[in-house]
Amino acid sequence: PQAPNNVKSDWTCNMASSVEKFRTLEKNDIDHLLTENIPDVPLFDDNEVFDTCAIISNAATLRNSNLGYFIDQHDLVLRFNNAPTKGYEKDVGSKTTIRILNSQVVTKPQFQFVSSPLYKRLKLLMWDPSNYTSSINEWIKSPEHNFINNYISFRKSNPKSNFHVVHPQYLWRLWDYIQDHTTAHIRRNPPSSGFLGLAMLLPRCTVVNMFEFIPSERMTHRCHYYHEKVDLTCTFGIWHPLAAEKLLMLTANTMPDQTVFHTGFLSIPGYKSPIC
Ligand code: NCC
Repeated sequence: PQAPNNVKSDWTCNMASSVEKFRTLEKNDIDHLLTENIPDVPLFDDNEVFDTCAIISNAATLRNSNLGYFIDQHDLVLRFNNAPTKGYEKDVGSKTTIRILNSQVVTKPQFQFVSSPLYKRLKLLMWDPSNYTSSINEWIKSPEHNFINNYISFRKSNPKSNFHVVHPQYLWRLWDYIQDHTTAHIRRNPPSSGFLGLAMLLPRCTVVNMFEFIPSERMTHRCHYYHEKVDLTCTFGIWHPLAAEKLLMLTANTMPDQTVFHTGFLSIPGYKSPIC
């Protein structure tokens, strides 16, 4: 689908000026083995920009979508956590430029993070929640999930990997933005990987296309397209402020309602778009 070119989206263009610049941990943020192992190259070079970007949610409604070919046409494809492409190419495509991982995926043995081929030959970004008021020193002493050993093992066995960690205080600036633009009171838990992905990509893309963040007519009680588990909180939120995130995404969208609610497709102008 093509976005109508006369729509102005105040929300995204406004986010560019009112949220702190996307920030990953840097070597000089703290003296620690973790930051010593951060790659010398940034996650994205300053001049690394993309025309079309695709963000693929992990939602079960992607099953039978036949969107794989369209997704793979994008210049950049962002996926989350352990969501597979193998066996699901018809619906979700096979191209992956970058994965955002929460610290559970890096830490818990069931995900086999250090050895799994899923996390090789692509950019990686992980995040771990801190307390709202924690300093970096306080967070690193007791992260929510103890990802540090696996992060270092991965970096040592894949020295060319481009694998960064979100600055934990950036997550809270993003949360502040969501609360400031939401009438209802939201729980004080960081945004989901999906919203983080949107904030990371808006400055780099002309257009950001989002798949199944607003559920399509394929709506189901299942959680993920690659699993049978039934859990509606994956779609509407229980810990993350997911519903508020989705309303903001919808506000920034340029696609007609028919497209959004039938096909679960949102298109959001990035800051590289002429309308911003
Ligand atoms: O489910 P999850 O989320 O990995 O999904 C990635 C992003 O896709 C969007 N989503 C997902 C499912 C669904 N039915 N609708 C959706 O819109 C959301 O924007 C979501 O962010 C996460 O954000 O990292 C999260 O991770 C899972 C879980 O840790 C991983 O899948 C690994 O198993 C969290 N679930 C639990 O911890 C039980 C989830 O809360 C957030």
